[in-house]
Amino acid sequence: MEISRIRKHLQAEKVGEQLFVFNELGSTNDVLRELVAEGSDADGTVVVSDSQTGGRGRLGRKWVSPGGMNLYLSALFRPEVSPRRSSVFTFLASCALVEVFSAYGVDAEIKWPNDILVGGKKISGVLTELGTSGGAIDYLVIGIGVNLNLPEEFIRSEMEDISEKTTSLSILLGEEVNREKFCAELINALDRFYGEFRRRGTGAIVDTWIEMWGFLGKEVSVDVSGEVVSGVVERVDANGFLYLRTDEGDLRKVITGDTVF
Ligand code: BT5
Repeated sequence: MEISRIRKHLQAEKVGEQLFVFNELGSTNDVLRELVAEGSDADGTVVVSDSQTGGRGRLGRKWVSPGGMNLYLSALFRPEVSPRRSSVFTFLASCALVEVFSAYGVDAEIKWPNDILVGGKKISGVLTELGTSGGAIDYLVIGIGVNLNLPEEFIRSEMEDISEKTTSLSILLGEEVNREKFCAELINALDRFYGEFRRRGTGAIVDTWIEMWGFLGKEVSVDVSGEVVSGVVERVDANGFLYLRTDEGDLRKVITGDTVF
C-alpha cells in the first residue's frame, strides 16, 4: 500500500496525522507499541501493513493476515479515561467500521464485543490493548483487521475451519476494493468518532454503539470463560459492560466474553 495514495483521501484532524505504512511486519499492534516506546507516541498515530506474519486476535487467537488483499491497521489513542473504560474504544472502532461499510452499501452487524459481521459472517475484528502507568491509561492501541479483497478460494483453501463464517468486502460487492481509499475512509471515521469522544465523552460513543448493535431489550448469550450466560440486555453502562436479566430474574454484569449465536 502506498502512503501517498492513502493520504490523498484523508480528511482527518488527528487520527493518521502520523502515519506509518509497512509491507510486512509481525503485528501492527506490536509495531505501534514499539514506536510508542521509541517516542513516536502522538495521539492518533496510525500503523498500517500490507501483510502480517503474526496477526493476533484476542486471547492468543490468530488473525489470518495474507499480503496484498486486506487491511491491517492499528491506531494509537491517548484518552484521559480510566482503564475500566477501555472497551469503549473497541466500540468506537466498531462504530467507525459500521459507518464505512454502510457507505459501500453494506449493512454490517456488530457482534459484541469486537466482531463485525455481514450476513452472519465475519468481515472484521478489533483488538484493543492498553498500556498503563500508575493505574491510569498511558495509551490504547486499537488494532483493526478488515477482509477487503480476500477471495472465496483463499477462504475455502486456507481458512477451512472458519470458511463458512468468513467473508470479505469484495465478495459482497462482486468487485475489487481500493484498499488505500478504504484505509483512509476508516481513518476519517475513527477521527470523527474520536472527536465525538473528546467533545462528549464515552457515553456518546456507547449510545451510538448501542443503537448500531441493536440488542438492547433483546436476548443474548455470552460465553464468559466457558460459562454461557443468557439474558435480556437491560442496560449497557458507560464502561461498555452489559447487564443481562436471566430467566431466573438475576441481573448479571458481563465485562468481557464472546457472543454465542
Ligand atoms: C479479533 O479477535 O477479531 C481481533 C482481530 C484483530 C486483528 C487486527 S489486524 C491489525 C491488528 N494487528 C493484530 O495483530 N491484530 C489486529 P477474536 O475475537 O479473538 O477473533 C479471532 C478469531 O477470528 C479467530 O480465532 C478466527 O476464528 C477468526 N479469524 C481469524 N482471522 C480471520 C479473518 N481474516 N477473517 C475472519 N475471521 C478470522
